[in-house]
Amino acid sequence: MSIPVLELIDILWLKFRDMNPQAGQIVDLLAERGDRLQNDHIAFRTFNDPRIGVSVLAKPFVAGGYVVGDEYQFEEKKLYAQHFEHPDPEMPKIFISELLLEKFDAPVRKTVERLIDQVDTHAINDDHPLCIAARPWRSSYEDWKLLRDVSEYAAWMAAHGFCANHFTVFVNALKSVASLQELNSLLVEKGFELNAEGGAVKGSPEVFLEQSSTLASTVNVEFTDGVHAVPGCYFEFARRYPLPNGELFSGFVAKSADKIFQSTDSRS
Ligand code: OOG
Ligand code: NI
Repeated sequence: MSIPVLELIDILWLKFRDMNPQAGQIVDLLAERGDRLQNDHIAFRTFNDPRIGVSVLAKPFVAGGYVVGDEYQFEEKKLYAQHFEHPDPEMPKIFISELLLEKFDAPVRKTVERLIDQVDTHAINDDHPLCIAARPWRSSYEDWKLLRDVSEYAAWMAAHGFCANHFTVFVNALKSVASLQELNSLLVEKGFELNAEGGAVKGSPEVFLEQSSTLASTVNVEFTDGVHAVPGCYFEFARRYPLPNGELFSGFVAKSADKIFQSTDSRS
C-alpha cells in the first residue's frame, strides 16, 4: 500500500519549508492577513532514466487517484514534463519534469550516470517513494560545476535529488489580494526577491494562467569535496482563469514554465 497522498504532501511540505524558509515566512505573512495557503501544484524534477523517470516519481500519486493531464516539451532546456490531476479539484496538481539525458554529450551523461548508479532501487518502494528519497547519491562540487555549465537543472538535481522543488500558492483562493500583481508588490515590499526572467508575471488571462515565483534561496550543500552554497527551492504563485466552458484552466503553459524553471539558476 502506498503512503496516502495527503500524508505524503504533509511530509513534502515540512521538508520543503525547512529547506526554503521564505515559504514559511510567506505563509505566515498571508496568515496575518487572514489568508490560508491553498496549493495549486507541487513540482518535482528528475532524469529520464527508467530507474527514476517521471513514471517512477508519479507512482504514489497515481496510486492515490491522480491521472495524467497533459505533457510539455522544452527543446532548449532538453526537458520533458507531465502534469497530473486528481478528480478532487481541491487536491494540488503535480508537475513532474525530467532531463533528456540522450541530448547531452558523453561527459555530462557519464557524470549523471555515476549519480544514478548509486541509487539503491530496492530501497525505493511503496513505503519509501522516490519523491521523498532526498539525495540518494554522493556528488562533488566539481560535478555540480560541470553540470551547471550545461544545465542548471542537472546541477540542481546533483545537489538536491528528490524533494518538492516548489509548492505553489493558488492565488484565486486569496482574499487579501485581488491580483497576482498585487501579491507580487506585497512580496517585494516585504523584501522577497522575485524571478524577473521575462518579467515578474509569466503568462496572461489570454493563456488562462498567470504565474510568478521567488528566486530560490541559497542553501549550503555537503558535497564530497566540501560544503558549498548553491540555489535550493523556491515558492510559486499561480492565478488561473476560466476557459470558455466556464471551468478553470487546469494545465500549464510551456512558454511560462520555461522561465519559471530559471528560478533555481545560480547567480554569479
Ligand atoms: C518547474 C518549472 C515549471 C510551472 O508551474 O510552470 C513550473 C521546475 O522548476 O522544476 O513549475
Ligand atoms: Ni510550478
